[in-house]
Amino acid sequence: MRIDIITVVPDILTSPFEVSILKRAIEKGLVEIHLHNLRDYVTDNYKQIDDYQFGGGAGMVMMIEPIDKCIANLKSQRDYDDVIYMTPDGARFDQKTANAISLKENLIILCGHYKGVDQRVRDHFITKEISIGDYVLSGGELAAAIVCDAVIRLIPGVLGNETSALTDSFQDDLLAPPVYTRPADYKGWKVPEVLTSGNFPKIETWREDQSYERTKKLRPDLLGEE
Ligand code: 6GU
Repeated sequence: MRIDIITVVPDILTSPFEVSILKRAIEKGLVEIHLHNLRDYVTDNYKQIDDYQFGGGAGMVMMIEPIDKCIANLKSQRDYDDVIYMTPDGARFDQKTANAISLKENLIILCGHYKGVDQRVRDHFITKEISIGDYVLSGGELAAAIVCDAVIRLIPGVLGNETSALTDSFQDDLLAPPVYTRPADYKGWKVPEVLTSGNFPKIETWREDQSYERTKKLRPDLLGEE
């Protein structure tokens, strides 16, 4: 998979890909991340990427020309499956969307800023609009990092244990069961006995029950309740 991220603040997006799982995914050649500074596609001397909105009103709007130039340059080199725009009024990101995106080959992600982009960008270049939740961030970069993280960890080979991505919370609309590690007794707080019993069918049943109980208590909406 290759992801090209278009942004006015590329610095925000460097560290997420320099550590841990995402770093290893890149080192293994399973994903390529390319950051593109929108200012590099501005032709005027002031390096202007935003302007006042037509009709008046507070807030600047990202101009179409630099975005067009950047996207055109990328598209001249390869085909893209999707051009994603990160925006608070996009479709709410969830595990199902992450699963679908993880199957793509080449993606462009455009990060919005200020009042957002000129509507003509959305009308003519964007194929998918994503929000990460009902609150407003200063820009789409942190949201893009979240989408990249959720997607990249699903690519086969990225996680050491292939099954662990499939047992995550939300993968089957149930929350994950509680987990424990050594010591089995810490200050009198004991690990549930079933987990140290060695009875694996019983452990599996316990985990399924816990998943269900947790979901019912914390996220009844996932079970179609409330
Ligand atoms: Cl994708 N962008 C911004 N600016 N704010 C958000 C968001 C995206 N998703 C939730 N809030």
